[in-house]
Amino acid sequence: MSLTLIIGNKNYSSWSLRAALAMELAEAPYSELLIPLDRPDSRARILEHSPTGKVPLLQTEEGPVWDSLAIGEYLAERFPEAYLWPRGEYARAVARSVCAEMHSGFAALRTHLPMDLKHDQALTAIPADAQADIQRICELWADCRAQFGQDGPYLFGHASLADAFFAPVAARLRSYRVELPEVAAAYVATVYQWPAFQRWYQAAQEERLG
Ligand SMILES: N[C@@H](CCC(=O)N[C@@H](CS)C(=O)NCC(=O)O)C(=O)O
Repeated sequence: MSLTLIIGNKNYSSWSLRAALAMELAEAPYSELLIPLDRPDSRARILEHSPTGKVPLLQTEEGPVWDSLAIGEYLAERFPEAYLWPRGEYARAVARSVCAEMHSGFAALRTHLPMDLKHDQALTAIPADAQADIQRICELWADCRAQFGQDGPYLFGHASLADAFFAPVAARLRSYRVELPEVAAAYVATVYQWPAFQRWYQAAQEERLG
């Protein structure tokens, strides 16, 4: 087996974090290639591997898989025994829905509260559109936890791709010290206790890429 995950800075690259958490869920042996972002040669270096010029990208024996969502789906198919999607047809449909919602949405949150795992300070004010995103995310988390969270503390009980997709959001909410309702605050704490997330977070703290 030969899988290489190409990622950006651990401190900043939220899409890379999602793919790395998916790899951890799959328990797939892999090597990692980190290309520092925002450097003069970053784009050229990424383009050596990725047709989009973006990370993450998973290099497989057969060729590249680009985009975090496609990587998650590929791993779910290749490692079915790891249950990257939750058990149950409807639970899977909802998990896919929330991942897709994250993947294509929450632009204001992403703009105004960029992932920065070394950051630990509240914003002076949260713009209204970002606040609306946060409200929707808290509702979504509460719905998942209430409907599917009986078997554990993650969105669908056990850790799944839904948690891989929302872990960087949890990190933003903690980094910017956003006040949260009880269920959302508990979920953020769950993400911070997830060993796979902790490993990435620790590496991000030690990263010295500027
Ligand atoms: N839709 C893509 C988004 C990937 C993306 O935007 N990656 C950022 C880093 S987090 C990137 O490669 N930025 C480099 C650039 O745009 O030059 C995914 O889900 O993988």
